[in-house]
Amino acid sequence: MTLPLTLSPEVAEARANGAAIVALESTIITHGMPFPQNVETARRVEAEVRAHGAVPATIAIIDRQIHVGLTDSELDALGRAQGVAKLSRADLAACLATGGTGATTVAATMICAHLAGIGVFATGGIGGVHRGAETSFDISADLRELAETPVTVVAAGAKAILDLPKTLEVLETLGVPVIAHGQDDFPAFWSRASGLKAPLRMDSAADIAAAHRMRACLGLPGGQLVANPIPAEAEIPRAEIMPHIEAALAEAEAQGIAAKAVTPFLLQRIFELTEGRSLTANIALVLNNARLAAAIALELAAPR
Ligand code: PSU
Ligand code: MN
Repeated sequence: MTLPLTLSPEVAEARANGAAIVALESTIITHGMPFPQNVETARRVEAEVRAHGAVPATIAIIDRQIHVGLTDSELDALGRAQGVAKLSRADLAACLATGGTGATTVAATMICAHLAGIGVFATGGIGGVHRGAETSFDISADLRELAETPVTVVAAGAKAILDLPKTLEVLETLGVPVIAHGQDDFPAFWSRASGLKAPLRMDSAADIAAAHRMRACLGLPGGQLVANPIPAEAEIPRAEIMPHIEAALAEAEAQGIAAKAVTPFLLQRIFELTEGRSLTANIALVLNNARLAAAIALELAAPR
């Protein structure tokens, strides 16, 4: 069997030349943001990666192929499509085998990026341990993926809809380095601070790239989580966003929202409750993560 991997011409060329590449996910497009802001943001994120000297590789499953690098029309079609599957480690192979269209979550994007030889990936926020996980067992497959697949993931921390202390505990148990960028606090997606100290702190892309290389040198499986705080001018302070998060969580519970539907439901409700401010913040933090990921990719691509 041959690997069902299709690289865009731009990504194929970058790979052949050993140039810097940044992987990007597609669930944020199909399930994380409304149309048309989803497509606009995806394009802006790609442009931001290019402006900082790296090649963007947005990943999605189309027609039995893992596409690494999408054309503009593929991106547009994905952003408009209804009922696209949200793929994680558990359902990636089934989607490829049966010919569906699928968007890749953080976990699935890490798997595909690694298959394409890409070591860095930028997103908004990773999935984590949901509140009430002690009864629901809802712990994102993103966490285990970070323990298994050697890709450095740049995110704005974990969404404050999650149980952040439990998320950090599980990451520690799994042996995943959690590196706050430029501050001590673990960032909480829409807010710069969570009140929780991150286990590690690094202030430069060079250090993050060096740590990535050292893990490979030691033969340690798994990647790194780089928690990059949202820019100050775009943040929604914790005290302001928390009541909206609590309201959205209560609605999800009352309506019996479960499994894969939880994160998209909460994001949509918080968007409505903040009158769009959460989306503006989300876009700013993804662009910020794209810039840092490009800098890390350049460090990883530099000759040594
Ligand atoms: N970050 C965002 N928006 C999103 C997601 C992350 O800013 O929509 C997606 C990612 O694809 C992540 C997924 O992997 O949510 C987590 O879903 P779950 O909690 O069901 O594992
Ligand atoms: Mn879940």
